Amino acid sequence: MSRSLPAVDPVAEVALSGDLARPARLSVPDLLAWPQRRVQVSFECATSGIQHHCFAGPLLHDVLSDAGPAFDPTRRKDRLRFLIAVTGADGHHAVLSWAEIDPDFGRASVLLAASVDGTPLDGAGPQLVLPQDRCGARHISGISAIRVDGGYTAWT
Ligand SMILES: Nc1nc2c(c(=O)[nH]1)N[C@H]1C(S)=C(S)[C@@H](COP(=O)(O)O)O[C@H]1N2
Ligand SMILES: [Mo]
Repeated sequence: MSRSLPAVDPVAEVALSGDLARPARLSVPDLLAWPQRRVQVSFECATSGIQHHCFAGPLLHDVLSDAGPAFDPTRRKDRLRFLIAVTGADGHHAVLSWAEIDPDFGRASVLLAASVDGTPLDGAGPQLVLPQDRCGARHISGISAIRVDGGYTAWT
């Protein structure tokens, strides 16, 4: 007779990597350590139409700032070359610029959601939330990695 082990809920983790002084692996419960925002979001999906969700979680900017991005915070121009690449466990990915979420530039209130419609995302992993996006495609769910990159070389 085979014995089954007790069920263990998987805990998803996001790897923060790249040009950071403090790379980290964060679970969804870890995200509750930052001030929480709550937003009602509507977006259109090309295949399933208009969606409405309530997301809660910290600002992506707060979380990434604490990981120590490798720019001089006193020199605003230094941040402008930094990219933020966000990857879902299924391979869906998108790139933001640091300036897009920086309070001195685009000031977009982008969230790293820890819950959707009141349901914690502990098992699936956090979801990127861009309240200003009309299209839903950048609302990446099940985020597994976020890479901050200011050191890429010129492509030409
Ligand atoms: N990881 C992951 N996130 C994703 C996608 C995906 O394929 N993979 N599709 C995006 C698209 S196209 C849309 S419209 C929204 C849909 O979100 P919903 O399923 O909550 O309505 O999720 C986005 N996030
Ligand atoms: Mo979509």
